[in-house]
Amino acid sequence: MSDVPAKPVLLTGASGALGRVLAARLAAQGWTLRLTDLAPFPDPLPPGASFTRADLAEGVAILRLAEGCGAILHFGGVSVERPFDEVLGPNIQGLYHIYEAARRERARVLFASSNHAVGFHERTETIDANAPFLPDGYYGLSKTYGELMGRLYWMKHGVESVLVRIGSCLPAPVNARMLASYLSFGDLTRLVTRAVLAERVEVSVVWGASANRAMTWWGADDRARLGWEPHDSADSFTPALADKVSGDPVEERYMGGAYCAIEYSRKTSA
Ligand code: NAI
Ligand code: 15L
Repeated sequence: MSDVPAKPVLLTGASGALGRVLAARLAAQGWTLRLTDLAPFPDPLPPGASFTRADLAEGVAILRLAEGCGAILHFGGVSVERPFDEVLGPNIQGLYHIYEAARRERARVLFASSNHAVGFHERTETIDANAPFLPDGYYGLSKTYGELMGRLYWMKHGVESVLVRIGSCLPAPVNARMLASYLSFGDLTRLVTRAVLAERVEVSVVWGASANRAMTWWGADDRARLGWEPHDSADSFTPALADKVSGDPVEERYMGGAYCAIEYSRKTSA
């Protein structure tokens, strides 16, 4: 089987941190990419890629961009905790435009969900992909909505989705929490590749974390359907980062870390 998808692939959020990484690495694999973002693309355009500036709020523009695409890698939108009104447009309405485009094109969607969809699970737990959503803010709540949108479009329209609950994807882990939640760029790229190329995914939920020894929080998921396993690990950073904790009891108790502590107003002993 070829490692290059038969049809072009649309990548939203292309000008963001992960979009730029994926644009470069997937183009290097020979993929034909349509890149889009609200912000200009800051890098030289990779071979085989085009870039169109667009707002996820513009449904018609998104439909046009997706024309002829076999997959949509949806990485655009608000990517951190923000007030409800700021999250609403890009992450709820924008997501609807993505799924409507996928329905029209019969395209598969990879939705960049987040660990913050389940952020209020305690770090002493091991949860599988079917554990209840426990969002830790309006951002995490928008990710639970996105995952349910994926299920709706599968049940009603047969649109396949890979819902990746990304942990912390950055060049290297920077604190003790990320010794568990870290996802390397290489593991992300291989996961995205398998999500697009796998024969059949239906609605698959995958924890986006590397093979970190400290990753005891996230258990069974649908990775076998994709044929993906992480190769990398945060373990070599343990000596430098094991003591790098915040001292905030809420932040350290829950999987979502600092996001759980934002505007937390419950008594901490509860
Ligand atoms: P980022 O904030 O660097 O990139 C998001 C991109 O979306 C930005 O370039 C921004 O201009 C674009 N965008 C925002 N609103 C838009 C709109 N209305 N229309 C079009 N484009 C819009 O975020 P990052 O780190 O690259 O994350 C990408 C995705 O992965 C996000 O959905 C994020 O929630 C998810 N994710 C990332 C994690 C990480 O560790 N980096 C962890 C968990 C989830
Ligand atoms: C996320 O969902 C964010 O997009 C990213 O910026 C990190 O904060 C990450 O989660 C995390 O939990 O470390």
